[in-house]
Amino acid sequence: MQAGLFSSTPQVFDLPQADISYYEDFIADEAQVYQQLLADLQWHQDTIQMYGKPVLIPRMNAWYGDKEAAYSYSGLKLTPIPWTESLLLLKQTVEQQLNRRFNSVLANYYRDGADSVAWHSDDEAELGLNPVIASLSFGATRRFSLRRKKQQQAPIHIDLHGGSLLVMAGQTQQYWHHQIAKTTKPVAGRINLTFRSIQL
Ligand SMILES: O=C(O)CCC(=O)C(=O)O
Repeated sequence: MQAGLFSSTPQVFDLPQADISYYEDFIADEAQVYQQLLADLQWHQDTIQMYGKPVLIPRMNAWYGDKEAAYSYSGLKLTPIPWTESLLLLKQTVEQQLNRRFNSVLANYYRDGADSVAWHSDDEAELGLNPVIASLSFGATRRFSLRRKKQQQAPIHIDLHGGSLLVMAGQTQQYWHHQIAKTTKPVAGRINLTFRSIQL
C-alpha cells in the first residue's frame, strides 16, 4: 500500500473557540487503503451500558497504538493492538503534514447508513486539555456535524470524503460536540481513523 499525499492546503473553518482544518484530497489511493484496512484491522462491535442495559454500539471499532497508550472511551477501557504496517504508514503521513506525533488511533467502521456516532467530544482526560485529533476517512462520504456545547445554534456540516483529513485542534473539544448521524440514504461502508496522542 502507498499512502500518497497529494494535497496539503486545508480549508480552515472560521468558528469561535474551534480550530478545524479540512484537507479534502489527502490520501491519493484511498479506495485501495479502504480495502486493506477493512481486511486487516481486528474489527469488533463493543457493548455499552445504557440505562443499566447492554447495548451494541452502532459501528465497529478497533484500537491500535503504542503499548503504553491505554484509553477509556464511552466507559470502555481499551488496550491498543500493536500498529499494523499500513496504519504506521498512514500515521507517518499525517505526522509529517502536521509536524506532530500521535501514539494511538481509534478506527471506526460504519457498515452502512444505520451506523453512526452520537454527539460527543473527545475530551477524555488522557488526551489533555486541547488535544489535536487527526481524522482520516476512507470509502463512502459521510456527513460530520459540529455543534457548540452551549449557545446551541444550527450545526456546521462537513461532508467527509474518502481520502480526506480533518484536523480538530485548539479548544474544539472543550466547546464543541461532533457526530456522524445515521442516514436513510443508501450509503456504502466508510472507515475513519482518528489519530490521537494519549498523555503518558
Ligand atoms: O467517523 C468520524 O468521522 C468521527 C469519529 C469520531 O467522532 C470519534 O472517533 O470520536
